[in-house]
Amino acid sequence: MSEVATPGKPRRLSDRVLDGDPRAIARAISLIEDEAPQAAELVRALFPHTGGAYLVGITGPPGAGKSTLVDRLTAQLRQSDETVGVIAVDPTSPYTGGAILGDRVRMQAHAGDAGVFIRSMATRGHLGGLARATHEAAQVLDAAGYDWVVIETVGVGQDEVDIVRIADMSIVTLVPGAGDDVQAMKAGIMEIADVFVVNKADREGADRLAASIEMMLALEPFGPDQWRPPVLRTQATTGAGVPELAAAIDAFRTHATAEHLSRRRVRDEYRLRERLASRFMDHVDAEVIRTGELAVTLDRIAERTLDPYSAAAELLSRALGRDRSQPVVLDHIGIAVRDIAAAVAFYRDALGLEVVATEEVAAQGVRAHFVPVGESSLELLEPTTAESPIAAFVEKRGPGLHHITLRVDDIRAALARLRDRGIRLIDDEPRTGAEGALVAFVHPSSAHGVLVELTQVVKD
Ligand SMILES: Nc1nc2c(ncn2[C@@H]2O[C@H](COP(=O)(O)OP(=O)(O)O)[C@@H](O)[C@H]2O)c(=O)[nH]1
Ligand SMILES: [Mg+2]
Repeated sequence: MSEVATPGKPRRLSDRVLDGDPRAIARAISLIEDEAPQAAELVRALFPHTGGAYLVGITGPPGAGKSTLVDRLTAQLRQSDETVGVIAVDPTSPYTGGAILGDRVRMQAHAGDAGVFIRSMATRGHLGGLARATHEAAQVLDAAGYDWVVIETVGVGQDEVDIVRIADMSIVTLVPGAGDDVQAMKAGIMEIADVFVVNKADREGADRLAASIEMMLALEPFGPDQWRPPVLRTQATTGAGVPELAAAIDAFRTHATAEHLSRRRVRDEYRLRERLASRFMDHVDAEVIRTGELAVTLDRIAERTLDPYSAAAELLSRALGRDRSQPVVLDHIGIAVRDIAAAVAFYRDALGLEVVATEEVAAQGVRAHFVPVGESSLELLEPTTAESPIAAFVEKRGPGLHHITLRVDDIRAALARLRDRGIRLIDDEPRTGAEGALVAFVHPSSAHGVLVELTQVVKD
């Protein structure tokens, strides 16, 4: 990428971020916080340039001294000339702007140091939004070339656990004298700790707290090669213990190379799922839930005339286009094939469809290969024995369309309607087919030469 700006044409924000321009970085994070439409494109453009930074999460109760500690740690890391980006997330002070003011004060400690970028995240995002915004802000700093990204967050709820899951390693900070700290910490937070820090070690009870964490760890069955979280004591205000903390971070980083990759993979999976869930919810909100429907649904749930499981199932079914108000849909088309390899090559390789499942129906001497096409699918039918009806069909009529299957709401009602009209049926009564579905065939002589199968999905 060119370092030289084209005169007259403003350079793209992502390029400026990649150059490490602090104003561009700040702007990019603001766009992410505001969930601005450009944010998605920005994150996408930066993504290929991420993965270089080491992400350290530091969590703990409010007032534990996290910010002070991060400051000290930043100074420590700067001694070896490594650059540090800091993201502070504190949902416990959403209105005061105190975090912002604090940042200004903190900024001054590193003022004029181009190797440090400190930013606090606003908390206006909806549930889960904060974790996403934090993750994306970390990606911005990562892409901007910071060696370390330190994410400070209050350890109180799921959102914060989610935030820490973003990190390559997690430091859990506790302080003496805040009651039964270890028990008070959410179990989820304790489990993610790679390093424990007992801060305010100058205070009464620091040794006791450290001992109780050690005791808790003693109950864990650590394997010989497994990382055992060390319990460190720090005094962030003076910086005592901070070099030891930096050393522990290095030790973890060195130890956990293989684990690191699998952790990133877990993290990637988590992000992907989270992203998908959020996109899906947006879709449900925009396209599935009708105006006023949510309120009515909630009323019915409150009255106990509807349960949330059924309500969710109904919305899901509509979101997936399985709206029950559509009485007849094409379920699949059965195609008898002579040469399955050639057929698969045609549908998969030439048409770009995917064969998702293969199912053997021994009783019928047939193997079915399912090829989804939109809402329905093709079912490639391969005879497995010479006695198979499919083999007979191919023998007599050649390979090709074997049957079509229509899915109906009420198969008995559909059969009755057909009978009333004098349509010839193969099955007067539905039979039980695959997965408990009810099925019945209409005779081809009444269906213009096509074997028509009706099916009704039976809900369990
Ligand atoms: N006595 C003592 N106070 C500390 C220590 N570390 C931080 N503090 C103080 O604890 C308060 C909260 O610190 P802060 O870093 O804002 O905590 P955070 O909410 O976890 O980010 C501040 O007044 C700090 O000066 C420490 O090691 N000893
Ligand atoms: Mg703080």
